[in-house]
Amino acid sequence: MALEKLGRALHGALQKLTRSTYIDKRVIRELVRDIQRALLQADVNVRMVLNLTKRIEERALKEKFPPGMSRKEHLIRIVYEELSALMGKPSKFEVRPGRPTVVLVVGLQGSGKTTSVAKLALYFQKRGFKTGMVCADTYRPGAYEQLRQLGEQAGIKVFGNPNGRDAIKLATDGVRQFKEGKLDLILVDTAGRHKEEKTLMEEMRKIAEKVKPDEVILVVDGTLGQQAKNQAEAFKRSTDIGSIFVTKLDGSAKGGGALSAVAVTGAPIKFIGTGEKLDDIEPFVPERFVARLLGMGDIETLLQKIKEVSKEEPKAEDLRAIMAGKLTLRDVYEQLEKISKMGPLKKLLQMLPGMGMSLPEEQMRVGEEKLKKFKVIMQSMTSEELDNPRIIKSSRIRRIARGSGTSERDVKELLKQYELMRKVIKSMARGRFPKVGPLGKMLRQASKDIGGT
Ligand SMILES: Nc1nc2c(ncn2[C@@H]2O[C@H](COP(=O)(O)OP(=O)(O)OP(=O)(O)O)[C@@H](O)[C@H]2O)c(=O)[nH]1
Ligand SMILES: [Mg+2]
Repeated sequence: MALEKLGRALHGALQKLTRSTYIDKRVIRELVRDIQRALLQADVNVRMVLNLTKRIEERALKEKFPPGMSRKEHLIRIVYEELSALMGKPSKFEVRPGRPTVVLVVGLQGSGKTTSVAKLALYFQKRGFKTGMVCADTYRPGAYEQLRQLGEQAGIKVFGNPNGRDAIKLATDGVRQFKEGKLDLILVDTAGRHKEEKTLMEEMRKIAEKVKPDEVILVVDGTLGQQAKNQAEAFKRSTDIGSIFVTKLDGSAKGGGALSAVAVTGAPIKFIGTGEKLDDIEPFVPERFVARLLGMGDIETLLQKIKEVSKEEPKAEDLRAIMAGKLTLRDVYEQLEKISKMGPLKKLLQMLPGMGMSLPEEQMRVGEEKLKKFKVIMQSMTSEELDNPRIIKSSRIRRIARGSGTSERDVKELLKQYELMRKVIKSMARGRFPKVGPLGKMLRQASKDIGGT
């Protein structure tokens, strides 16, 4: 997850608040101090931290809290709102249908341009847009090869010439060819030879003049912390169609500093990179991001991921099935299969409210081989056993193992998976659900169905 350390610290501060019985000046002070410490450790600029915490304190002491909300809830809401504001305003990246959208991707050496180009391409391809990538990097050895391989991996068209010398010509030719091919989104990857912002901006302007992009994306390395501000500022000055992609927010202790430093320049952050793999990309929505950081969960993003996997609208039943698993062994098998397809389970479940980070992910992930074995084992069970695995005791285990040509250990393992899934689902059901809207309703119903809260 992005900014894991900052998230833990902020979450801890809020938990301390939740535990205190009475909210007075002293409790507010302490909360503010905890938040300050967490943000400073994440390399957020000192002045920004002081301003933010001053506002939190002022609002907490002055504002009347609305009816129906406790003083504690109101305080949490203030923290959430102020932190969201620190991360900037939401803004969307749009691919207009009916005409090609051309995007020029720039950034300093090693910031993650090429990787991010491929991530973006895959992200939009998955959403039904025809996408192509143009290699206009004539500087880095093997630049074309790198992009070609990423394209192959993701099933994205790539334009380039390993022997090309003229970046501007490559960019123009690539964009022209892809426009003729009626692609929806054309991403141009550029060289990162520049040591400083000035030369970078100059080259960007030259290519932009020819290619006439709809948007220029500056890729900024999130490990820079608050130093990211200089790049974002120079960029904001030189183009008014610019947005920012902050990379490497996984594991970087300074990510919070980078995000807030970019946000303060007014340049919109539209995407973030949270890992080296191509699907480690997220559209950046400050409020959602902060909600997740604080451990408040992010149901919308979760649903979106589920949608991506199933390639169709998640239905109430689907969600319920995923949450409830209707716990027969048949369904557990189906869930295990789904989970294995869904990719990193941890990432998904962190988006659920109340799940936190204590998930036995490793134990829940099941390899292909094991899945096959489970299937064979299940074929040796009676339908009564499949419906209610809890009746399977040792003599039955022996019989099933013999009948399926597996070992008793294998059978026990399958039963253990069943119990594990039961437990996880129970704890999901205890999570805090959004109180309003169709989602809240859906989740509350799902939890009732399986006898949760
Ligand atoms: N952990 C992590 N690594 C990333 C992320 N994005 C990119 N990287 C890594 O950063 C390194 C540089 O990535 P590239 O995409 O080649 O960077 P670039 O800006 O194209 O580099 P040049 O073309 O040489 O300027 C690679 O090892 C990537 O795997 C991210 O979000 N998280
Ligand atoms: Mg590159």
